Amino acid sequence: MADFGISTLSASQLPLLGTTQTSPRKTIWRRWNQLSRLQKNMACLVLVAVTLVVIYVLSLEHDSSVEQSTSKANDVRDALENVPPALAPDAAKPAEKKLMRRVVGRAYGRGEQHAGPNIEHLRRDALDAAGNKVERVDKVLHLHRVDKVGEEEGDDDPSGARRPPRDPERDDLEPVEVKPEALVPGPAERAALRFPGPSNERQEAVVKAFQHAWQAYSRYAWGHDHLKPISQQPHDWFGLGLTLIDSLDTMYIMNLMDEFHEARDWVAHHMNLDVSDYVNLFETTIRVLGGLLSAHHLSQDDVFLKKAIDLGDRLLPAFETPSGIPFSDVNLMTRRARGPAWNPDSSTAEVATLQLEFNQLSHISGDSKYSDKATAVSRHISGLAKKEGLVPIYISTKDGQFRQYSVVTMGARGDSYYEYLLKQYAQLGQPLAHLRDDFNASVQGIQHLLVKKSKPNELTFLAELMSGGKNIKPKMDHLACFLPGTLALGVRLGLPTSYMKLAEELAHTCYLTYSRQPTGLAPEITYFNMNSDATEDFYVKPLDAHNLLRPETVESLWYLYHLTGNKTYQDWGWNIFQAFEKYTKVPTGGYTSIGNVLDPDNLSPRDSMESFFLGETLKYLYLLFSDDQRTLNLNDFVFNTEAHPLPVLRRPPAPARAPVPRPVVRPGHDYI
Ligand code: DMJ
Repeated sequence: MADFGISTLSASQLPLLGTTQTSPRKTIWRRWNQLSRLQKNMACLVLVAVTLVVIYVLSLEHDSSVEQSTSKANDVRDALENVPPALAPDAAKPAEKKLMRRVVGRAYGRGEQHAGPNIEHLRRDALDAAGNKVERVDKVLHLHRVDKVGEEEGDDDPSGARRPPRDPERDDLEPVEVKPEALVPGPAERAALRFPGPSNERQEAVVKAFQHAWQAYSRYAWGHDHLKPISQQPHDWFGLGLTLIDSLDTMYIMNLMDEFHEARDWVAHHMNLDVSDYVNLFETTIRVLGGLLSAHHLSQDDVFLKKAIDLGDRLLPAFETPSGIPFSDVNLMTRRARGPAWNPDSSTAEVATLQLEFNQLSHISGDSKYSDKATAVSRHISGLAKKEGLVPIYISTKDGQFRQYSVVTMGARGDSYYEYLLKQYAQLGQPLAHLRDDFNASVQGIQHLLVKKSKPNELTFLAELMSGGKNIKPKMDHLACFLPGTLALGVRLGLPTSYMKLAEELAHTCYLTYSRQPTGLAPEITYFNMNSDATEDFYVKPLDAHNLLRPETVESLWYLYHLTGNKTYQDWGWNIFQAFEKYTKVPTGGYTSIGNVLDPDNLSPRDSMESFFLGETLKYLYLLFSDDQRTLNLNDFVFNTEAHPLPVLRRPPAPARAPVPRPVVRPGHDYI
């Protein structure tokens, strides 16, 4: 039997309690010397073993406490780390390892099962880095890969989401907690998505419109930012190929694969990020970074990811300010940043509309530095004092404070601040619930301070607050028409169903700003009458009468149709599309902004086709007319403000209350 030393000590070797002549230390030493060599060795062994166990236990406790405090401080980083990493390029591999440790298992939603092996390998010709023709094999994941089991057809809402049992009493904010790990598809399923192409006449008409625009761009402005369709000349703003990048995912979704691959090869071989001029951080992020990330997510082609990482690195210096609120402009070549000469402050919407893209870049590259910078901004703004959740449109890069005198608006420079509050929650779920709450607070403020009724017909519109909130201006930018769609998304994510009524009323007003003009096209800005003797609800000032082919109204129509199934929204979209066809189509190719929506005989064409017409307006119209609203659904995708679909990385908990009731179209409404 093993001799463990202590147990074999004789009585004479025990400590002499009560003696004062010998110190305890000496006694222990003497006793130690009396031990045999074997006993000494065994005692040392036990001591070492105990020490090792204690060190191990302490280190475990330390790890978990560090993790807990870090998770509080870095909610987004943690949220990102807890989603399965994507197939990353070689450069991202080391960081990916770190993420892999924390991967949670892929879980399908309740009632879902995998539809089976539906990854196809497609071969096609492409160019390699040296310009030689090579064969590429694309892994293609066919759509509807997840089937419902044990459920009746027709029990779903159009987004493909399960409908919880109806409880008409519940209209509160807090959704029921469900396991947050109901997440994005795991790595095994990361293959390219494939879309079926147009399925009806309206969709076909939109694809034709896209081709009409794209062919003219390809011929006269290939690789430039914009096409001037009338003079058939290119126009550059940043020199980044804005129209080409903005169009990538639209072509992919429309199944225009030849055009997509041609554009992809331009990105691979000709896209140049060494632009020596200053570019706008926000515009470059939403159009170029967002476009590249979305194209990568849909196609799984790493060409887009490599460019996105390069671009992200060049944009980061914009955040090097005393407050962390980024400068508006950054030089991609010198990697220096600055504010515009005319204003040292940044726009609130611009600095708060970077987070979806930077989060996705961190997720896909495995490097948290992008989301760290961007989410520090939204966290900082979340902590600032606001007027009922509403914010001024300028913020200082020096001290990070709002410019209190500036305007409060759902339009220019305010708009997408509100949009991204909700969409960051849509992208990353529960860890960002405070941003959903900020959005909810802002809707309360909107309802109290900005929502007004026009005379004589009581149309609901969004006014602006001037001089830090003292005066009301009954002016609504077309840009503000994003709000109905975002409100509907909010209801989808658990906000009060009463917001749906506001969303419907605002969407109706936005539609009327089109349908009541002689051209059927909305102006850039509309003023509303609030006096009781008014005979018209709204009017347009000559300088505001232009139409830039903007997407916000058709964007909201898509959200509303997608979430309610009410075909009226499709019909409104069709009317708008026909007006674009009639008054903005250039017969020789492309579509043009016009200077005057008030007179069909005096349109004042501006000879300019914005990239967002291809990236957003035509994409939302195409989705609006789709017979299958599951194709791009809000369970799996979050659209950035430039309509680039990015993956939902962590699904927010399912709302506890009833789904949105389908709106009733009341007879007598002015719907045409
Ligand atoms: C787009 O670039 C984006 O939608 C942005 O949020 C607002 N302006 C244009 C479209 O109008």
